[in-house]
Amino acid sequence: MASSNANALAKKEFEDVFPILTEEFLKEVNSRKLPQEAFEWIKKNIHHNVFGGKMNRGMSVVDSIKILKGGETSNEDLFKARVLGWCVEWLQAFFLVADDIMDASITRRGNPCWYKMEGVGTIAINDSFILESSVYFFLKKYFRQEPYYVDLLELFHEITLDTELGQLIDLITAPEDNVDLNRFSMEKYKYIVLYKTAFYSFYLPVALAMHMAGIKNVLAFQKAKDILLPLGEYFQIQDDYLDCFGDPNVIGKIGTDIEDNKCSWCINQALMIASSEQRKLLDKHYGKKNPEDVSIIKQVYKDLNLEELYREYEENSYTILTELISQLDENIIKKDIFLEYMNKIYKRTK
Ligand code: GPP
Ligand code: MG
Ligand code: MG
Repeated sequence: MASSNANALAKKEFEDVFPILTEEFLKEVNSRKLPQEAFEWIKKNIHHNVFGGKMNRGMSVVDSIKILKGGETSNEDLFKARVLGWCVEWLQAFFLVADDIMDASITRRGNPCWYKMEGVGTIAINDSFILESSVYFFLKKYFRQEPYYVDLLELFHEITLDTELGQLIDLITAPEDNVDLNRFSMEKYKYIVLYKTAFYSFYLPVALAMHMAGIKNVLAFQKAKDILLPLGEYFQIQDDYLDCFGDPNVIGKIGTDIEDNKCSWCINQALMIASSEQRKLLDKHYGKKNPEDVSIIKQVYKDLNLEELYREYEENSYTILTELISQLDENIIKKDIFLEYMNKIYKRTK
């Protein structure tokens, strides 16, 4: 494990690439003789939405390339991996700006959601598209000459589709005007999570580094998926748990899953073990905006000892993932990539 000083430095070096890319993109839009106010708008959009997250996804492209190429990692490799890392962060910014509108969320990363900012509103929809387009501008600018350029393009396109499908199922399973807990199940839950989170957050960063490292073996990509997708499921279950039980000051957002009638891990877990009395309370109070309804649901969760069940789940999945990783063949793909990833998120509180 790298020391915390080395981690801080790696993060700083990653952060330092952000202004370079922002500048490049602004130069690009400026070449179209944009009115000054539109230029300023885009600048604000980027600063508000792309910067300021945990950067785990972006950093993991860099961590992965270091492991894959080892001592042969050049400064140019590092720079390129940072650019790809920022492409993942930019893609996520596109998703989150749009998602916050769809979820009627209030805050993100400790700030008001972009669409909630004075004068923004539904313009945020177009802003999310601009963030998406930036990804392809960066890919073209820095990777056009690389033999793996098309692989990168295809990967971004495929993963975007996966995420959009996950978002669709997430939304139609939880229409805000029609609460029906019978729609939920752990099986459906796992499907949503796989598509809306695991592909872009876990598989994408590692697969990008693998393309950069010149890996062509289809089996290596499959093995990476076999570990990273369950790891993504574990991460989203943490997210759902923290949405309800986390401290908003620590996680940087106010959870809205109960109000939004979300098919979250908590409600699915509760549905599996609730008594008929508790089930009635869940049916009556889930998916309502009123804070009293929300606190009744939270009380049922507490009575069902969800916190304890979550601890058990966390221990259990750590054991399973560790076992999966230990079975990997080092000749196909290095284990360290996955171990680092897992240790970063295990028992996280934000
Ligand atoms: C966030 O999930 C949603 C996504 C990352 C996918 C969005 C996809 C689009 C195509 C727009 P969430 O709503 O469960 O999480 P949070 O609590 O962070 O809003
Ligand atoms: Mg959301
Ligand atoms: Mg959502």
